[in-house]
Amino acid sequence: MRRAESGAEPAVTDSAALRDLAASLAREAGAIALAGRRSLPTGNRIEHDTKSSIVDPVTEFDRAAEQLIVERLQTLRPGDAIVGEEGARHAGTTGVEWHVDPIDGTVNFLYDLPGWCTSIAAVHDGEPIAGAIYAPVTAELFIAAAGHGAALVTPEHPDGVPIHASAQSELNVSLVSTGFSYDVGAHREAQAQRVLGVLTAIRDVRRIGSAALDLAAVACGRVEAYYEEHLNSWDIAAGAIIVREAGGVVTAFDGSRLDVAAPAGILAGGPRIHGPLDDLLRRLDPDAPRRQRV
Ligand code: LIP
Repeated sequence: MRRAESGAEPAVTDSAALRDLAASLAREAGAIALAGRRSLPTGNRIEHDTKSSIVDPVTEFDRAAEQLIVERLQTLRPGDAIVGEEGARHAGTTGVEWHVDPIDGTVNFLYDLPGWCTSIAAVHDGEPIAGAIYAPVTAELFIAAAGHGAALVTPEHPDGVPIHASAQSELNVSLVSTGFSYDVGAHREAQAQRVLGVLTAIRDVRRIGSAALDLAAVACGRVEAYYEEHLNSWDIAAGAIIVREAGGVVTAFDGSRLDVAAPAGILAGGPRIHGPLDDLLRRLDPDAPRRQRV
């Protein structure tokens, strides 16, 4: 894997070089966040602020990780745009836009549970073309570049091993992950009703707590599919390209084209289970507005 340290500014269409840069920055920022987490007593004892609701936390580590990534990108890719969860908004001139979630799974980070990661994606013409998701606790790095496949890099396999989405076609033996909105009052009851209908049709549900790690799990077949609403670009941009390069299907929650910049939820799965799960979700919510399936 080429090193970002070369400093060479990869061309816009050099998705492999953008992937390598995203991987290098995700590792660096994730390692700093892990060191911070490990310097504190376990459990929910980190001072934090809240954002959209009382259960939507942000810590000093989220902000520090995002600042580091932004500074690196501004040095190595000065013409690119940047959108970060913790407020980074920088316009660009190259057509490449970075979508950065410094710590995805912040509630897990807060409680010292393992399901959190740093997620960085390069988006061009509205489509993710390179992405990296680094999970520091498990030392797993999921990467992909358009046209170059998807891989899982670990200490045991430093050059990465190819990953592939599940080939399962039957819902009743499928593991499906999902998540729930931070807006408890507005969305949780409907989401609970929906998951009741899903749970009676599948093997089981998993709630990992990080959209990026949910998508990484789809990409490597650890779950057959994942769906969630009320997410942002930084939650899903890297995972979307990783799932697609792993042979999976990624659409908006209603089965239409995914607009990464303003996602209307997400539905991701192996190529033979995405359709059946989409059909099930439509049956469970027949009155939901449905856009044209892709
Ligand atoms: C989280 C997502 C998760 C979702 C949470 C939250 P954050 O992102 O990764 O899937 O269920 O509500 O949006 O806040 O940890 O970056």
